[in-house]
Amino acid sequence: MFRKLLLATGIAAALLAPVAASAQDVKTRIIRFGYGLSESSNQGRAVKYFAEELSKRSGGKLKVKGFGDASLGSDIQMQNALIGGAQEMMVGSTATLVGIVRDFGVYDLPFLFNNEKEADAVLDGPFGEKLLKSLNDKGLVGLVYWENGFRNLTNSKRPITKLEDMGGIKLRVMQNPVYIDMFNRFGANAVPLAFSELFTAMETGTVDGQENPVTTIQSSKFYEVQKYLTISRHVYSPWIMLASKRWYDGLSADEKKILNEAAVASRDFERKDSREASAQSIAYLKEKGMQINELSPAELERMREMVKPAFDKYAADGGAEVLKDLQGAIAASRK
Ligand code: TF8
Repeated sequence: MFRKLLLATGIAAALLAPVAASAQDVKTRIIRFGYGLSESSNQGRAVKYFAEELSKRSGGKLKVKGFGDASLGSDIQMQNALIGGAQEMMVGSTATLVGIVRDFGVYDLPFLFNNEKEADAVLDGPFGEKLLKSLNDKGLVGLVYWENGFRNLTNSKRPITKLEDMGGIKLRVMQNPVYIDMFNRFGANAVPLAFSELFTAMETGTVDGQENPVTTIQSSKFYEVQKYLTISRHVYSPWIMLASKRWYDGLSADEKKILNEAAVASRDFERKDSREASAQSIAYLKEKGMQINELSPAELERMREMVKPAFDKYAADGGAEVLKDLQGAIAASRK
């Protein structure tokens, strides 16, 4: 009886062993992960963190190869490479997705979020989720949002202390109609351009200025070609981590789970890291010789008034519903 039992247990163990070994259905895979900023930027640090997390969680099988400095192309080029299946992953601006899902432009309307806490709640909540899901039938998987941050103005012409100072400034904006409309309303001359072409455009005087979070102004060394920084915080800009749907659909359930969990971990790391870096950036940029000013509350109010019609235009152009939903979600985050 005992022998029989032993034998049976032995057989059971032998049968179970291979099951246990492959309990994690994970293949060795190389993941090409592209991004636009430098390796030493907040974006680069978070890609590195994601790579480490993924490796740890997959026993070294899921290997991320990061490509910074837009070496795989601009945001828009990478999105297309993901859709076609020629590249596996990327992180970039939500603003550059408007050619694929127009509703992503809603995040770019000015002065929506008051602070990062509201942004986290809305982006990680049902509203942000719904927009991520809307990418699925466009060949993309939206995994999580990272923080790019509140955007500020820089230029090489003059300090901007009031709206009128923006008059005639050739200002590079992202390739997105909301930005073009907003800055033309402010009196600037909006020039849409890929981020990868921005430094040279400022260096050669093709444009006078640009707008980005202070972390990017630091990591992309814009202080070398821009004298004036205005803390305007006009838009809270998310980054979005994307995967190729074609590629993602071929992953096992275990691989998807590992990838999704590592993505969430990278999001939490990135936000914390970016916020810490951001708090140091102003002092750094001052030291590099930038002249920095804030906008008075009265001036910010004038800007708000001036861009109100941009909201009406956005709504009239088919964005009424998504705008209403976003404003509702933001209001709920304040309760
Ligand atoms: C911009 C964005 C960029 C990001 C980055 C390339 O101004 O803020 O910094 O899209 O991922 O283009």
